[in-house]
Amino acid sequence: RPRVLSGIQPTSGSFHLGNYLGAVRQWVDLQKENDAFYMVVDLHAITVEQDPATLRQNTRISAAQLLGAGLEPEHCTLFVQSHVPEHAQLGWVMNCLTGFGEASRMTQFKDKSAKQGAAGTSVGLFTYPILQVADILLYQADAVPVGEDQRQHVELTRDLAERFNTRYSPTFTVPKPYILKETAKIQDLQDPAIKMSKSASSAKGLVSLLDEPKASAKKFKSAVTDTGTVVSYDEQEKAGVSNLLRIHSALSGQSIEQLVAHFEGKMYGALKTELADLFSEWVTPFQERTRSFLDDPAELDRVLALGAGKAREVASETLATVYDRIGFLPAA
Ligand code: AQP
Repeated sequence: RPRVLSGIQPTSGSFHLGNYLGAVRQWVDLQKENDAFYMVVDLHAITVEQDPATLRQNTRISAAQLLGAGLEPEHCTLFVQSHVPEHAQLGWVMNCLTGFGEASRMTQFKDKSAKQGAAGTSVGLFTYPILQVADILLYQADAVPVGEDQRQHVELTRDLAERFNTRYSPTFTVPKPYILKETAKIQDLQDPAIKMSKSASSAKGLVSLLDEPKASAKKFKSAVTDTGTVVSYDEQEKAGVSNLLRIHSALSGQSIEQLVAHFEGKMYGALKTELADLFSEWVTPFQERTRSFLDDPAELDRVLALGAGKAREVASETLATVYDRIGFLPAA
């Protein structure tokens, strides 16, 4: 079975709709047909300052949301990144294989460091794509289901896998990004020119999955569109409406063409109201399931411990091969 791997940061208490539609939904869809490894990437979270108690709590909340979204521990390996020390170990090796200029070209670093300012930018933030390379290569993943913003990091992973394979000997599977065009980039509801994001979106532009469904419905209803009146798909001229159509399509399963026909003769308000209802219908049971996992932290921790055990079996084997290939003396 092909192997897939992906991760999500526990940097806030709630995932947002972009995280879900861009990534997590695909994780759920892929878990049965693939050998799937999914993790909460807490090592990545500390590239910006985190409060310890909040980080611990958000890690559990993230795992609970993944289960609430439909991951099933009998079908996939769900774990916390810091429970598998091989990530940091292979991360170092990959750091030493990466050019400084190559790392400097990562656009997400440029964006995030600009936001953080020089004083708030850690070296970890700079090297985080390289840790991500290690995350993926440790599991010999064939495919990495992510949103569009992660494409460059998967490309870097491919480059480094090929470099290692050429310099030493074939060791790593060269992974492909798995990015669904329709949901690869969910936009901010207030500023359709930017992606929905925890750090960049305004409160009204960001749909957080654990918010009160009524509050999210309100955000859909006040989404920024344009001065036109016809519901049609045009990413350039009607970015706001097109974003709402893509979200509707993802949640309802109807194609964009079907939706445009359905909304013919109706105003933007009709699209917004229908979308608000559709979202509430999906998010209410999601929240209930998430809450039930959070209500039983012992069971949640058991699932994560089981996942970490399975992950380590694969990760330790890859790391041992890598250490051998690069010439490290085996520990006696
Ligand atoms: N707007 C989005 N549309 C589609 N996919 C998205 N992803 C994130 N935003 C969108 C995908 O979600 C997965 C997990 O992302 P992450 O753990 O990197 O989350 P993040 O970067 O913390 O999310 P944000 O909101 O983008 O955070 P900030 O603002 O801190 O940068 C990934 O697969 C990602 O592609």
